[in-house]
Amino acid sequence: MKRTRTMGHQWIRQAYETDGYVLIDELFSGRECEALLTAAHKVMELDVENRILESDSNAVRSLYDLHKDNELFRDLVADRRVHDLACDLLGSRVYIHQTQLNPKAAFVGDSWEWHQDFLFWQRDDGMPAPRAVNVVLYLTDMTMFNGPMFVVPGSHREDLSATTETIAHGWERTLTNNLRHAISETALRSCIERNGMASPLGGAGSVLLFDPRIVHGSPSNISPFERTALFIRYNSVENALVKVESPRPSWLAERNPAAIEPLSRPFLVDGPPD
Ligand code: 6CS
Ligand code: FE
Repeated sequence: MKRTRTMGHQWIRQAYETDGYVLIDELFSGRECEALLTAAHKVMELDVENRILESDSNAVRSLYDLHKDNELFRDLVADRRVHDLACDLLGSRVYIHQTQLNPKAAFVGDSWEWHQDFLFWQRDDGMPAPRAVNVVLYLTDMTMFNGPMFVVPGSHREDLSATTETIAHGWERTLTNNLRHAISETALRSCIERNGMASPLGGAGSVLLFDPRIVHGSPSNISPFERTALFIRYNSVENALVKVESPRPSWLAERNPAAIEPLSRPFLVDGPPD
């Protein structure tokens, strides 16, 4: 069954609350994804501190903060198709906690271990509550072959903090594999045995919404096709970060909770989507 936004926010909210994630097909057009992908490939060439390379190749693993320096991405995060969904799910106006482009390059895009995002934002950034939402725009197809995301349905109801050990210093170990906050294998096995696993596959233009407590990860990409996804992490303006001892840089965790002004038009100015 194609899940499209014409089915309305009510359906989306129900699925999100029950499973902790929901995939919406074809929310953005092929032309919009191509424009974003072209812009992303250009920005990825810049050697800047918010660009992280894979540990064993020169391929780009992540690029953060695209919405701050690039007009197209700045407009995208204010496009009502995603902005209004975030406000709806969080029950307030929103600001951007973080944007993260994950290209997961062809042949060499590396894995992401199982984790819960909120534990990073709580422990490293001082986020008071999980009143945030991950909005993931697939800029290319996400298939079973190119390192798709895996999620554990319903795991947003599980508090794994007691079995998640912080095993290293320094926020750098939040951006590559062998993550600094690691869930114990025993807790993971039990959580997955009880809830199962799912992989929200979709075509370019699909949008995955997931709760910051959802246990998720992804295998490496050995296919000849990139798997580029843009993670827009909206936070409620009523859930602003509190002071922490050594805050992460603003390109990883925004500390000014100024609400986004939504656009009155689609983000791509040369005409409406297909
Ligand atoms: O440290 C972070 O903020 C990011 N790290 C991981 C492993 N997942 C998403 C999160 O935003
Ligand atoms: Fe994550």
